[in-house]
Amino acid sequence: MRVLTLIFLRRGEEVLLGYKKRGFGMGQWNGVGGKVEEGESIEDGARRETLEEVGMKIGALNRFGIIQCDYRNVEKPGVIEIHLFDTHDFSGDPIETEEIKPAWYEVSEFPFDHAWPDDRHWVPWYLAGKKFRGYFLFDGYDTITEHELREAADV
Ligand code: 6U4
Repeated sequence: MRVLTLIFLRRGEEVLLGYKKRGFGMGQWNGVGGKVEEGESIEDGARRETLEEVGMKIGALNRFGIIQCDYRNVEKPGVIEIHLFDTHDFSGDPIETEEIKPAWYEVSEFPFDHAWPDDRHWVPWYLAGKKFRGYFLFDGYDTITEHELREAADV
């Protein structure tokens, strides 16, 4: 199964989101992250993508969730597994790159209307400090037809 990462950089009550200018999820706000490459650990993939997408080096990462997104009725159907992390351990400011326009959002103003639809389900669990596993069945990229979310201490 294809493994991806998503990282929330946190600055107090703010979270760094990136407006995706191209590729998968184009036109939406999301944490930074991307595909884990062969021979790379998941955490190293998260660090590499953060550097590539917003030019920031991050230290300790905290994994808070693992979700599977099962995309049906799309050009390339299939399941991706996304490992969700946050970190307070970084310095400096994000830069805009070819792929991402970064911005700090108050967590209470998370732009759910312009983000992946599953975020509405799991971001509140993250903000409540829960660790979880989830499964989301998509019909196309915009509609969730089934989902399951459960607390999981082992993520
Ligand atoms: P390149 O390097 O251009 O092939 P690209 O296909 O543009 O990459 P990718 O795969 O690097 O994008 O990253 C996709 C990002 O979107 C990852 O951080 C995971 C995230 N993502 C994908 N589906 C998501 C979903 N349903 N909910 C969510 N994040 C999702 O919150």
